Amino acid sequence: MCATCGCSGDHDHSHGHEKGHSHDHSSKTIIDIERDILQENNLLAERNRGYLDAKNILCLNLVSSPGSGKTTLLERTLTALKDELDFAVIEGDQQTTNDADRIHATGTKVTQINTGKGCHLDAHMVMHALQGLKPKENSVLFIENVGNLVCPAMFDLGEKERVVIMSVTEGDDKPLKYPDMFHTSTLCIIKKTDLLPYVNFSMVKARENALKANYRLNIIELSCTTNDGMESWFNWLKAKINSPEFIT
Ligand SMILES: Nc1nc2c(ncn2[C@@H]2O[C@H](COP(=O)(O)OP(=O)(O)OP(=O)(O)O)[C@@H](O)[C@H]2O)c(=O)[nH]1
Ligand SMILES: [Mg+2]
Repeated sequence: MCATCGCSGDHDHSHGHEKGHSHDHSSKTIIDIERDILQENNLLAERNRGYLDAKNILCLNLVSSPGSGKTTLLERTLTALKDELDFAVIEGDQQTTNDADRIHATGTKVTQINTGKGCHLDAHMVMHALQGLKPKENSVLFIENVGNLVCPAMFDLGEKERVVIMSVTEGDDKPLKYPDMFHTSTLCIIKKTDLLPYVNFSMVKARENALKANYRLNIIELSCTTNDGMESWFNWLKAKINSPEFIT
């Protein structure tokens, strides 16, 4: 995990798991540092947002646990809509250019950020990526965050909206266990629905749990294997583009 968001192994996370612990001086210091980092991040995120707004770019931050299907969803979306919309992608992973290579194969402009030991993207990384990528005016920019349902929730990147993806193989309780990610998102995509017959997952419970974390959350169920539900996602995306804020 990473040193910047406070989840590094350097810090003692055992507090809170033991009965009768007291918040000592070291715990307080950790909270102060975290606040400083987030303040700096938030300033840079606003700068990114200003740049993106000025160019009328719809920026969506895709967040999920590892392997829930973010890159697959992007591959399908970029391929299906490339004649209708201009896209660019920022890929975030700890290591490898695997995902950027997959996006590049669709013919889309893409840049990869490797975070090393870091477990999330931050606004500073995205600012540098934007300088190199130079997304077109009136386009859609997808940022695929590092697979992690915890730390990316804290880091505003300057996106317009956050899209949280969960797959049916992860369990229907994820919104209850990681509420911040669902609370800060506007759309929840429940993915890999083709696997529903094989896993112990209640769609009713998953929806209830997601709405407990955020009662305004839009929810779309889909499968990239059967394409069921893909049209709903495309329609959601096109509605964003056609909203008065993004008339091109
Ligand atoms: N059955 C099924 N498998 C899927 C679906 N979408 C993605 N997968 C598979 O899930 C695995 C992970 O997909 P990725 O798109 O790489 O997931 P990711 O979220 O980008 O992964 P990270 O970037 O490593 O966090 C791959 O084997 C995909 O083929 C789906 O809708 N149904
Ligand atoms: Mg990926």
